[in-house]
Amino acid sequence: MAVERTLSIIKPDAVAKNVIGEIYSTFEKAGLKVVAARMMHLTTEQAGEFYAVHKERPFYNDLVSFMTSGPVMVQALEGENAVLAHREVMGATNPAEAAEGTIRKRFASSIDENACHGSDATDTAAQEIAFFFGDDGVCPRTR
Ligand code: RTP
Ligand code: MG
Repeated sequence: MAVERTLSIIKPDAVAKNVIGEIYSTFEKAGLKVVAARMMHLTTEQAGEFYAVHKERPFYNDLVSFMTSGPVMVQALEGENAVLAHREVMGATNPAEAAEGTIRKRFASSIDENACHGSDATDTAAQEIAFFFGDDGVCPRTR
């Protein structure tokens, strides 16, 4: 197994529910280490650029609007198979289909307001980490 990094966003609905700590605890129990973190309120331009891959999808405008509706907590996570491990603890995109104990099952209310984002592959993870933290904003953990 390879040590990877992935980009995680705790979305405005979960920040508003005040469950950042519970979600961080979930990451820790899954062996995922925080190597960069930043709380911010995304502009429409930032959210639109981050989700540009979905630009033609019918939910794009609502997604950008939701992601700018309040502050988000953005972090880079590091661990064995981090991309997949993180997606497993997030659960399915639609919380109605998410497994028991996953972040989306516990904290999300709908497919539109689904508590968290996670990169879907190592190449997009690298792009997304650079988007928020630049080339030198990550603090490697060696132990
Ligand atoms: P994310 O990118 O946020 O980690 O979520 P994901 O990979 O599970 O889902 P993705 O297909 O990348 O979609 C990005 C976000 O768009 C919203 N969405 N709404 N109404 C819909 O059919 C629909 N489909 C997707 C969700 O908030 C999803 O997380
Ligand atoms: Mg996605």
